[in-house]
Amino acid sequence: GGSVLTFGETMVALRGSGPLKLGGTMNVSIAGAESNVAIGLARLGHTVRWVGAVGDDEAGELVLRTLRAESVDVSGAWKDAGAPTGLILFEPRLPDLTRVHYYRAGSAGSRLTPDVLDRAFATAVPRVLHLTGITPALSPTARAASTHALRLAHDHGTLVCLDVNHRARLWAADQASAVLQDWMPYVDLLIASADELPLCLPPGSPTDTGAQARALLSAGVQEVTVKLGSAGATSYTRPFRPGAPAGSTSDTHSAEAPSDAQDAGGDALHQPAVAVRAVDAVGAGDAFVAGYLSALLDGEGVAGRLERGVTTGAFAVASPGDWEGAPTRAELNLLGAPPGTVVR
Ligand code: KDG
Repeated sequence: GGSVLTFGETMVALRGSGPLKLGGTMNVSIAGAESNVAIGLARLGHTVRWVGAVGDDEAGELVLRTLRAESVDVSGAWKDAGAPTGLILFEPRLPDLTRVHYYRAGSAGSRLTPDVLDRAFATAVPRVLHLTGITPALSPTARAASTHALRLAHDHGTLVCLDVNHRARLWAADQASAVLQDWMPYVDLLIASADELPLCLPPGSPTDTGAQARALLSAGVQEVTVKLGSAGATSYTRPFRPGAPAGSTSDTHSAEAPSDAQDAGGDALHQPAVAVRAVDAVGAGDAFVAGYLSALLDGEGVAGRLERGVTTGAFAVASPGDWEGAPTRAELNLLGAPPGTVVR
């Protein structure tokens, strides 16, 4: 067990089957990086809370109803009558290329404020806080809410997991970088794709991924996990220093992730991806985070977290939709069956 708190914007998601301008039918669902992670964790049996706002509209009902159906705690979510629920359109333009169109400026979800996080922590102090680099891009108040969440987590000894999730359509790289650099002292587990790591570092930092990860570790991050898509994922951990309690290099960090003997070597651990027939890569990163955090909550070390992360990531890639294909615990071993397998 163990509880996770996450917050952000969840939108109504419309998914077509070809070029958007040709029209045709669309599938109606919901999407949001943080709620994708929440659903992934709930399917694996964890207690997880999502906090955020939707409009006081039917689209918002769809968001809340879906999250409730997936056993995500939405008791801290609310309807904002002053703005609509955001919308995201997914346009699968080529078999391996999907375009995203946002209709979310000024949405209810973007109007998050810091007091919302005060209420969330007052209700229950979570073991893990998961946030993404999408929320601070939504509005100045959402950015302040995110920064406040980091401070609350620090004050309460909550482990902080940040997925960079840079969205170039929402803000410029230099804006994102300024925020991410400020946040690094509060982050315990950093998850990013290789091209996102430089955003977390000052200009003039190393160009090699391993060196970037090590620079972040020396800045106080406990673990840097780099998502490599079909190449899997690599985790970098701090070298073990005899006599030094883990995490003692920075007084900002109070929460500790479980570690294992392999971590004590303090190096890079690589986990290849699980090969699957790719159907829809959207949501794979979020699914990876869900698997990774699930294993962490189970007390697994880095190897076990990476293994579950690539497994849940593969489920997302093999299924249409952001989160629909997320596995339950009993389904984790379904991957790898030969084509045409029928489980009777
Ligand atoms: O990670 C998948 C997300 O991109 C998608 O669900 C929508 O949260 C989203 C965003 O802001 O791009």
